[in-house]
Amino acid sequence: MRNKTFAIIKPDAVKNKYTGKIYDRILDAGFEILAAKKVHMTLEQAEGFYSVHTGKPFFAELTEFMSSGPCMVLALKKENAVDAWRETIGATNPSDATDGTIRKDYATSLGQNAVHGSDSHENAILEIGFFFSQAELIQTQ
Ligand code: IDP
Ligand code: MG
Repeated sequence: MRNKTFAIIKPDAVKNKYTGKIYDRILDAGFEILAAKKVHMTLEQAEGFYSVHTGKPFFAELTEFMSSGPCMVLALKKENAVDAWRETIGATNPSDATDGTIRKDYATSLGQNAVHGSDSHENAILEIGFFFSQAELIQTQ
């Protein structure tokens, strides 16, 4: 079943006290939270998580930002979860994000855009596994 995705409430949103508002968006959009925790990534962890972007011009900015403060990491469940979550968060650049999306309402900038969402089912499984053990994932039917 392709019903899981991985989300991060990024350091800008946690710092701006949007965690509760973004949890409301998650639940209102019909996602179930399978696991959630607060983490403060090291630079090395951020570089590992975003290794697909190694060598891109924004890599240093991105990994420094993602390790600059605590964030919330979440495993989410919903039918067609990857696409549903990306629709809920909106475009990468908040100035392109449509009304009612999380990035439109809570992002600070292109780099500091409030939330992460997996881009495929395969990456969602890898990203969930990057942060959570099987025992931490509360399975529902
Ligand atoms: P996504 O988060 O919407 O999947 P990606 O292209 O995978 O977007 O980029 C990962 C993250 O890297 C973005 O969410 C954003 O925080 C950051 N980022 C992407 N492009 C730029 C850029 O041109 N400048 C600065 N940061 C960027
Ligand atoms: Mg991406």
